[in-house]
Order: sequence, then C-alpha cells, then structure tokens
Amino acid sequence: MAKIIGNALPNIPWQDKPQGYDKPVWRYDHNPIIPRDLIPTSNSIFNSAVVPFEGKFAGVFRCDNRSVEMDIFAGFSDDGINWKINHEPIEFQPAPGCDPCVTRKEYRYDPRVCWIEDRYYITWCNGFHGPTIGVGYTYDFKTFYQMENAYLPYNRNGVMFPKKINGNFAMLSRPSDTGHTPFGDIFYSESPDMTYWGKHRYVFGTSSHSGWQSKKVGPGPIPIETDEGWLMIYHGVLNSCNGFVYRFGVALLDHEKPWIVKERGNFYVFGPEESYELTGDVPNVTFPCATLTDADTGRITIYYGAADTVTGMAFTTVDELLSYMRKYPHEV
Ligand code: BMA
Repeated sequence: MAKIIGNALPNIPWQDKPQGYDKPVWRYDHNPIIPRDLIPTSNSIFNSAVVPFEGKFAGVFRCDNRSVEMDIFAGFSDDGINWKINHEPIEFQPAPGCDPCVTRKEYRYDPRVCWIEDRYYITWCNGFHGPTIGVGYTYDFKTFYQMENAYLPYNRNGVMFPKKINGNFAMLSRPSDTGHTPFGDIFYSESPDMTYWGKHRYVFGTSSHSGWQSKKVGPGPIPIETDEGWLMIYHGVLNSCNGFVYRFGVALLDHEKPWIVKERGNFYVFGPEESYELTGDVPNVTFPCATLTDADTGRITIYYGAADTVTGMAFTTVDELLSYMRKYPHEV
C-alpha cells in the first residue's frame, strides 16, 4: 500500500502487534517508558518529542517541576526506550541576528522536534503574555538557539513539516485562548525565513458527529510524508461530563497543498484505556507529540503523554493507519 518517503530506521524501537489484537495501534508492553520522577525535580514528564540522532536517539521533554512550572529539557537514549534526561532545562541563546529579547521566558510546554535540511527545529507552546509558538533550533542537542515566536498569542501545537512546501517552511498550529480553550481548529502557515509567517490556511476543524473530535482538534507529531500525501496524526477532544478526554486519530493531507484534506478518520485510532492513561494529574489524556518512522518497513512508533503525568510508547504501521481510516471514514 502506501510508502513512507524518508529514511530507513532499522533500530526503531518496535514490538509486533499482539496476535488477535484488532485495533490499529498497540501499546509497548512495558509502558510507561518514562516515569513522572525520572529527574530529581520533576512532577511529571509527558507530551515530549524524540528524533533519531547520531545513530541513537535524542529528544526534547516536557518536565513540569514540583512547583508545577512547565519547561523543556534535552534527553538522550541508545534504544529510544530508556531515556536519560538532563537535570537542567534547555537554555536558549538568541539565534544569530535575533534580538536577545527573544529568549525571554515565562513557561514552555508540549515541544515538537523536526529535522529540516541541516538542523533540528524545535517548536513549543511558549508563554509570551499568553501562549504562542516558540521556535528554536539545535545541531547537537547541546547548544540551542531561539528565534522569534512564530505568531502572536494565542496559539498552541506548532508542528513543522519536515521539508519546505512550495519553497517555504510550513507549520500547522491551533489558535487558542489564554485558558483551557473550549474550541480548536487546525491551521496551516508558511514562512520563507522561519521569521515571518503568513499564507494562513484553514485545514480542518471539529466534527459535528464524531464525538471524540467534537470539542477541539490539534496537530500532533510531525506529519509523515507518504507517496499518497501527508499522513497526519492529530489529537481530538471530547467535552465529557467529567471534563476533556484526549484521543488521537489520522487524516491524509494533500502532498503539494497540505491545507487540503484528502481523507480523515471517523474513529479514533488510540485513546485512554490503561490505568496510567485514565489516572494521573489530568485523567483521560493520550497526547502524541512525536513518531519515529522506518521507510523500509512502514513501521511507526508513537510517543505520547499519558494523563499529563508519564510518557508512553505505541506502535502502528502506515498500512494499519490508512486502512483503518478508510474503513471508518469521516467526510471531508
Ligand atoms: C492542553 C495542553 C496539553 C495537555 C492537555 C490536557 O491544553 O496543556 O499539554 O496535555 O491540555 O491537559
């Protein structure tokens, strides 16, 4: 079926689908992979991003400390499963040509990491008189440079495309408010230089009938390039009588014009079912911020925050996701 366009990753962390399991995404059987207190100061470690790095793995992790201040930390792993996270948060220096005021810090959370051309770009929800999208980059996960915020407040979930679209950098995001945001649609923007963002386009919004995605939707991991278009894993939120429930599903975006939705799933592919997803600081949250992919096998390993407390890992393939989306389609 569809092919992932990208690199082979023979050392992708992986477990085969359990026999007889009929759902499209399955959990690592030793979840959660990152406990809430992996570093001495942390209350919780979740909604974090990992990438292949120098034959191994690196990442940027959301660690809320025991004062419940949100910040992002670099981490490293030989196998993508056992992680060492720095005990001090990332300290950004202003990128060359940027005013030092860009590094002003209030809070930082829900990072994404995206390799584009020659470096790892990092985007996160950045406190700037309200949440917006912070942008930085690193070559080595040791020195980090910060650029201008991409947008005015209020915005969350800035997710870059891994290559330029129509000659421009491209990003998905979800405009929001200062609070817990009772709405949320997905938008697309382009930039020639990673500073000035425009050409804003609407991608898709909530569903009137598909309950799990009826309150808000937002981009999750970096979209996965396939020969059929951009495979996008996104979170959807239900407003239940006990509060928000976060699940995730998939859509396929047009390859050349990614603001055009080609297909979208009606059923979620993954949601809170295990105790560490149902119970924690914020119950009933599964929130994906990263995948690893292997173009040779079509394997996809998903990293997700569980109950805003710990980090889990789950597995799927490009075929599993596309065939499930096509079995249970949502209108576009
Ligand atoms: C969102 C963000 C996420 C969090 C989610 C559920 O607004 O704060 O980091 O996982 O709410 O609490």
